[in-house]
Amino acid sequence: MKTGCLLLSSLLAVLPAAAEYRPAAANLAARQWFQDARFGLFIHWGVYSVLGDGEWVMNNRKIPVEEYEKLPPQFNPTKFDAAEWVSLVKAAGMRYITITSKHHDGFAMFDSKLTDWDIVDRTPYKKDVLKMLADECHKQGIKLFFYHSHLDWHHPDYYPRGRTGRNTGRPESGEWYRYLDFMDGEIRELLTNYGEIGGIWFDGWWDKPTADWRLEKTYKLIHDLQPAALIGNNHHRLPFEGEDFQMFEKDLPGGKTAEFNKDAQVGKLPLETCETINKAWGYNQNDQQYKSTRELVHYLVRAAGHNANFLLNVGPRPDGTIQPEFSERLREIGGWLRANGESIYGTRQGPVAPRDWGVTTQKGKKVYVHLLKLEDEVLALPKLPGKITRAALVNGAKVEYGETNLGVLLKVPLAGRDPLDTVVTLELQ
Ligand code: H79
Repeated sequence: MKTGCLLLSSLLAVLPAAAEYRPAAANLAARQWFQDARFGLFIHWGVYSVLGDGEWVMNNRKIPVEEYEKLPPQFNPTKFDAAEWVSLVKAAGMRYITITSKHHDGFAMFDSKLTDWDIVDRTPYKKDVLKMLADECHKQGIKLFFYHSHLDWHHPDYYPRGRTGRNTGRPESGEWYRYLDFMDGEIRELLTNYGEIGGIWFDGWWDKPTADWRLEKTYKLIHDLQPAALIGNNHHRLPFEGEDFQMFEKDLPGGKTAEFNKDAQVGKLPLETCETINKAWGYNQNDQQYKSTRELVHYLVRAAGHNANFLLNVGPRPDGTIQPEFSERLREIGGWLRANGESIYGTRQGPVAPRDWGVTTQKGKKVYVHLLKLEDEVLALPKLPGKITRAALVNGAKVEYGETNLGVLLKVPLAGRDPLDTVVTLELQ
């Protein structure tokens, strides 16, 4: 008996548990692509944009379902132009888009056959904007990800309710597993009807952290339908089994400035950090607190120095346009990237950990030193993993350097600095 137990336990030790997730080769390749891409556009767009008060307006103003249902008839984005959006993304130097297929209000921004709570059935516009965007992305070589909310303030079967959406006037009953079946059905539609999809970006798990979300089933569905589609889930925990990347909301990886990131550890999967241009995700007509182009470039560069992608958000207006305060900044970032992109795209975190003065990135034998906040002319670095053969700015100007047993000194005169970010390229032997 004892030997039998031992035999069984040693067998179990070598056999993978049934639930163990082994990413397909195409998935691993997609993770590399994702990390190389480094910069994407987050789009929060839904019927809430009509009220111009962010995507949480239903919850914040305690709007009952019956009232909220008056929004779709007012949503008519006649100025929406997928080609214009994707061209802006390219001008910004971004490589992918992550757009809300459904936010917490449950409204599908695509033609779902599983509900009429969607853009085609409820709005005068009647068109599937995700389909138009997907076609344009495929045409222009931009990958498309869908943000999909687990949390749903509209669906009657999202029951028992979680921490939010408690004032919607829904009956106090519902079938949880019927809700999960519905959600899986929408995910199936998204991964079947829109061509190749970059991945799914889940959010809202935190509304019911102790619920049975049946994630293994949903994740398997996604990976079976499109093995290369990357799954991320904004649960603010270390990644769960079956996930392919880890995201940080409004914080660099490991940063804990946002309350919900206080327990967020950095795992081993590809990383992404997302941030807004003003304060809001969904369109907010009163929010004028725009970050400067410089601040946004710094965020992108610091993210790369933390080995993370930067997913920068816009909340388009209800007429389908992206406000100039956003598009101008995106084009300016794109201008910086056209000159300095080599130090961002395809790089990984560099040999020197992120510092107050800046960060390092690297690609092959090149180390890129990003001077973001260096007031002195001379910077001291620890020893690098190889001898320097060349040190220069992106415009080709040589940079004076010295190497000793102690480390490296770089001299970068203030006169030649880029006000956004001065990049010194070090070629190592
Ligand atoms: O889609 C954007 C936001 O609408 C969504 N995530 C980004 C990408 C988001 N949802 N919530 N938050 C951002 C932050 C709010 C957290 C809180 Fe709570 C919800 C504070 C109180 C309720 C979750 C539950 C954290 C604490 C309790």
